[in-house]
Amino acid sequence: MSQLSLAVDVAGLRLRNPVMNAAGVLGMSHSLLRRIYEGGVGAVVTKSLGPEPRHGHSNPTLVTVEGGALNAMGLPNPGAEYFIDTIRALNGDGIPVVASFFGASIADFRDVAVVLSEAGADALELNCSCPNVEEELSMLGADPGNTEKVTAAVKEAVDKPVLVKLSPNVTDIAEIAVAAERGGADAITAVNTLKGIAVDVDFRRPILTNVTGGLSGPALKPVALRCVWEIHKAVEIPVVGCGGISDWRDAVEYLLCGASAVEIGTAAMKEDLDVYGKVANGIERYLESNGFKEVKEIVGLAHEA
Ligand code: RRO
Repeated sequence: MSQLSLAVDVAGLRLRNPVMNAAGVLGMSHSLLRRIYEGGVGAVVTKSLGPEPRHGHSNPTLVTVEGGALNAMGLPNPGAEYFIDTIRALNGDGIPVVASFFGASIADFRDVAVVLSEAGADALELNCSCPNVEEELSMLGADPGNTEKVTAAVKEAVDKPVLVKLSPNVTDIAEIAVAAERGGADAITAVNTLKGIAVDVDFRRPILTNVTGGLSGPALKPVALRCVWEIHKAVEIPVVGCGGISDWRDAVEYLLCGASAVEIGTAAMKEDLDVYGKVANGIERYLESNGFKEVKEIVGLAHEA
């Protein structure tokens, strides 16, 4: 009888288990990304990296709200070139790296992807869905035509799996996922944060300097699950689920809706980095106690009549 395995292959990205950290929440330095890996992820995902260093927005950039948090970091990052050594160091540690990236134009996206790919990233996560900056920097993913074009430009330039991370701030996310697939995406990550506002009643002003921010955490989960459900029905490529996962039950919900792997962000800010290993162990126990041998056996099971 074969052994139970948590290993998954997401569009050529081989992972020891289906749990990753979500881009941005923690992943800036080699030491922190290594700690995340030691916390139990199958691969580490970097903060979104762009063509130039960026400071991001001024504080306050984060506020907790009921059921989660609103952030408007504004894409702070040291720039892709600066990150090359970090990727090489992670390669040296044998840690699979998914490099999240963005650009201010399609040419930027392509050029940054090439830098990160040549640095040794195992896969790339194309972030066309940041809700917190001007459209040309982020929400290319609001439009199917632009999503297809940017994906195709990146795929022509690099020979690594490309996950396209989509926004829930659209009318029809399945249409955008289909466009990414047409452009050659190897997988879809669903979803980025949901645009929202928090107000300080004493100052009678929005709390975040940017006014709006992206909602993450448990309040996002039902929306994100619905997105994963719709995308799984619309495309052939794998889906990585992201949004409000705090424990293994949340992760299994995503797998049943059609995700082949999951990403966790906000929960790691509240708990500690052990959350990754705990979720992976919980998935393993769930598979075992229900007679499954591999993660892929339960992917999309909730769709079956
Ligand atoms: O840096 C941010 O403000 C940010 C990014 Br890049 C993103 O993709 N999602 C988000 O909620 N915040």
